[in-house]
Amino acid sequence: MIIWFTGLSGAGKSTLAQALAGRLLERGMKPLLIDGDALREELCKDLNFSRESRAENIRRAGAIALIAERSGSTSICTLISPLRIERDLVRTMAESKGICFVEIYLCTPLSVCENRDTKGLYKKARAGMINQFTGIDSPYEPPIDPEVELSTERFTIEECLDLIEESMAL
Ligand code: ADX
Repeated sequence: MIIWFTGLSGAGKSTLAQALAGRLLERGMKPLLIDGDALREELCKDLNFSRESRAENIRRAGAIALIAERSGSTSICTLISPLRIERDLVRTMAESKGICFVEIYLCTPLSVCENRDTKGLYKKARAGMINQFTGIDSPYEPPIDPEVELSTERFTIEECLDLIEESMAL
C-alpha cells in the first residue's frame, strides 16, 4: 500500500503523516515517510518548482515508494503534487503492480494555509519574492475522487486518523 497526501503548502500533510506513521507502527506495520521538503533537501535538490521539476519530484517519490513496498514498508508520501496527471501517474504505476494507492486530499483552503503561513512562504510569494508558488501563481488541481478527503479545520488529528484507517480497511 502507498498512502499519498496531497494539498497546499500548510494544509497539514506532514503533521498528519507523522501521526499516521505512529498509528501504523502500533499496528505492526513498517511506515516510511517520504516528504517533499525532505526530498528537496538532498535527493531532489536539482529540482525547482517548474511544472517539469514538480513532475520529476513526484515521479521520484513514487519510485522510492514502490521500492520500499517490495521490502514490506508502507510509504506515506507528503507532496503538494498539484496536478492530477502526476498523481494519477503514480497511482497507475502502483496499481499496475497490484499495490493499493490511497490518495488523501487535505482540502484546507488557501485562506487558512495562508493565515497559518508556518514557513512564512506565502508572505514572500505575495510580495513577489518567490515565484510559481502553489495556490498563488501556480495551479493546484484538487483530486476528483480521492479515497479520503479531510478538512483539518473540522476534525482533530485523531479523528482524521480514524477516517484514514477506515478507508484503508485496517
Ligand atoms: S511539489 O509541487 O513538487 O509536490 P513539494 O511537496 O515537493 O512540492 O514541496 C513543497 C514545499 O516546498 C512547500 O511546503 C514549501 O515549503 C516549499 N516551497 C518552496 N517554494 C515553493 C513553491 N514555489 N511552491 C510550492 N512550495 C514551495
